[in-house]
Amino acid sequence: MNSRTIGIIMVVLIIIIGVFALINKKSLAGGKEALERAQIIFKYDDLEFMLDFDYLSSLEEKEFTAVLDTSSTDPTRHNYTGLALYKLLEDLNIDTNNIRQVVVRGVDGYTVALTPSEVMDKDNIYIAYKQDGKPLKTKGKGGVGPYQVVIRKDQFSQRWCKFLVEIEVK
Ligand SMILES: Nc1nc2c(c(=O)[nH]1)N[C@H]1C(S)=C(S)[C@@H](COP(=O)(O)O)O[C@H]1N2
Ligand SMILES: [Mo]
Repeated sequence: MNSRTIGIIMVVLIIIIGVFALINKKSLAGGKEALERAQIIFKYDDLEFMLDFDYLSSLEEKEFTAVLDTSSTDPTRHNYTGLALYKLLEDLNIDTNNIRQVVVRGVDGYTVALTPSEVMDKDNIYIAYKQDGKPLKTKGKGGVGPYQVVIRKDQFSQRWCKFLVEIEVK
C-alpha cells in the first residue's frame, strides 16, 4: 500500500468517526438538559413528555434492598428509595398487556431493553433516587444519578442503568 492510499483511508476513517460523534452528541443533547433538571424523557406511541422529580416522588415511594456490584467494588447490599417501574406505567395509564419492551437510556447513551414480564414483576425493577438514605448524586458530581434503574434480579448490576434520562415504551 502506498502512502497516498493510507492517507485516503485515514481521511475516510476520520470523517466516519466525526459523523458518529456528531450523531451521538445530537441524540444526547436533550438528555443532558434532562439530567441537569432531574427530569426523565418519556416516550410512548407518538408522545414525548418530561417526568420531573415532583411528579416521580408523588408516586408510591418504596424502600428496598439490592446488591450492587460494580467494576471497582465487591458486591454490597444497599438500601434504595424509589418507585417501581410498573407503578409509573400504571399511573400513566399504559396498557402493559400490549407492550413489546421498555427501553431505558442513560445520558451516556447506555441502553437497556426490559421485557414486559420483567417490567410487570412487582419487586424487580425500580427507578431509584436515593441510596442508603442519600439522594443519588449527578454524574457531574461523581454519582450515578439523579436516577438509576435498579434491577434487583440482575446480580451483576450490568443492566442497572446509571444517569437515567429516557424511558421509551414500545
Ligand atoms: N449509564 C450507564 N449505566 C451503566 C453502565 C454504563 O456504562 N453507563 N455500565 C453498566 C455496567 S457494565 C456495570 S458492571 C454497572 C456498574 O458499572 P461501573 O462499574 O462502571 O460503575 O453499571 C451498568 N450501568
Ligand atoms: Mo460491567
